[in-house]
Amino acid sequence: MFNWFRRNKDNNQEQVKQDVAPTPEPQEEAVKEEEEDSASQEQYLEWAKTAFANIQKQKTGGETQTVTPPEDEEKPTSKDEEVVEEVGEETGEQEGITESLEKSLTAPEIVAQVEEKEEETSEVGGNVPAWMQKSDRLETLKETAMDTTEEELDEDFMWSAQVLASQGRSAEDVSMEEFEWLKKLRQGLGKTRRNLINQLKSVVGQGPLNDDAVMEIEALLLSADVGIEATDYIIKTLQERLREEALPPEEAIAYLKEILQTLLDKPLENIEDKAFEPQEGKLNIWLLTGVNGAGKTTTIGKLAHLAKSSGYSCVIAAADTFRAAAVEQVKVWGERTDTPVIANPGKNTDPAAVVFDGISAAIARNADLLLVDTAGRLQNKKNLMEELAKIRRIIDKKAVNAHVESLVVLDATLGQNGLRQAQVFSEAADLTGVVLTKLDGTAKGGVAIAVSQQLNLPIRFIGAGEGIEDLRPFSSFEFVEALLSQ
Ligand SMILES: Nc1nc2c(ncn2[C@@H]2O[C@H](COP(=O)(O)OP(=O)(O)OP(=O)(O)O)[C@@H](O)[C@H]2O)c(=O)[nH]1
Ligand SMILES: [Mg+2]
Repeated sequence: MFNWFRRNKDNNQEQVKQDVAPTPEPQEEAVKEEEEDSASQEQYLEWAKTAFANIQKQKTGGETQTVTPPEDEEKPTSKDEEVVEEVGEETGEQEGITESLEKSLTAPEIVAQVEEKEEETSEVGGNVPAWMQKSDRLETLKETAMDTTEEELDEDFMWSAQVLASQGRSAEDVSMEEFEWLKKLRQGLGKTRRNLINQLKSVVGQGPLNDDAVMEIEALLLSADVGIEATDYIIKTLQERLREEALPPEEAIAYLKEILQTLLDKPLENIEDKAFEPQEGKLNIWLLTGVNGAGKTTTIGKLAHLAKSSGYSCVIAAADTFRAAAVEQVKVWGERTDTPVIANPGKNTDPAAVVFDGISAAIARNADLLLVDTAGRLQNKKNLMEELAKIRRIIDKKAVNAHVESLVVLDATLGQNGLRQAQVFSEAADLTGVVLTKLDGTAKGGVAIAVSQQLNLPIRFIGAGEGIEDLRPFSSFEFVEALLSQ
């Protein structure tokens, strides 16, 4: 089982910095760099081929992921006080997803050859980075991977391979799902990237930054919804470095990536749990808030799928009682993900009561995670505040030992307006993080940077599509690569 919450924790992560060389040297150094560049491109190609062969093997059952799910521990029990309705216990429909993934990556011949050559090894030459370190299985895979025709490794696959390899991942333990997701993320951010990258390159590669260049970069960042404050910071930091010296475009973009990643990681500075995962040995309650249409309910469904397929048991509380259709929508997700949904059959019932029942059910089932859906549409701000505050009080009272996360769901296409709405929720719900949805199809993916800068909250998940697999834990490195790599 592949645990999405732990992938960057369990895997030996030493990010290979391919960023700016500190002192760019003239002529003969440039030739040397070019040679090194093409050598490293070859290594990436080899890594990608190896990963490809490994994925074929995983798919046909030759190998499985070794990432272990967390162990359950005992939890206290408590009595239910209200009638609850449960759905979605036994159904599940993941065949469609698996099938579509399989279509893109089937090559049984390669697998057969991998198995035959199990014992053979060969030398990895010269200056091998950490992610290319030798291991018997890796060597075997590499040899057989030579059979991979390079057309099979399309642009998205190669980009994903580079992103994973750069994070110190070994070609033998990456999963097909990661490739699928990275492809989706890259395509989702395609519009923003295409608007940014060519123009940025032509500006930052033109020599030291003059006033015109600064204005142009400013306009580009603002149009991607990076926000005024973050844009000012980026420009200032770029200027400090580029005022005097001219960096080649590639290096200047690499430096810009560093700046953006720093901004995205800043809200994590004072947070102990950098990686976001259900904590072991206790009930985790994730409260999802946000304006109507932001994607709360869809996110609940996707999170249930993500958590379950990563080895955690889940319960959903349908606490958006404002509309009858809302409960039905949650139930559909419950069925799709085979997750119990706790709802109150009455009309206009108290959402806090549903949360109360949800906690009881989660405790009784010894569940790892309770996901709480809330209303985004109430008569006025005061009602919303009161309702969320009441839910919060119930949680704090009834689930004293639970680990609570309060996540605001933001629609990336709304840009700065979404941020203003988030401010309202931060007053009412004691927010601890953000879920950024709808990054697909927007040219405003830069809003992620504004979110980090203006709300000072870590982005925990991002959504890049309406499908069940289209939401994953956020990685600032992968996000910035998807935003600024061609
Ligand atoms: N393209 C895209 N659509 C999304 C994404 N996340 C959610 N949506 C769509 O956004 C619409 C609204 O999503 P919901 O989950 O119903 O939003 P909500 O916040 O629960 O809305 P209310 O219940 O009205 O408060 C649905 O059509 C979803 O399919 C995403 O990441 N990408
Ligand atoms: Mg909803």
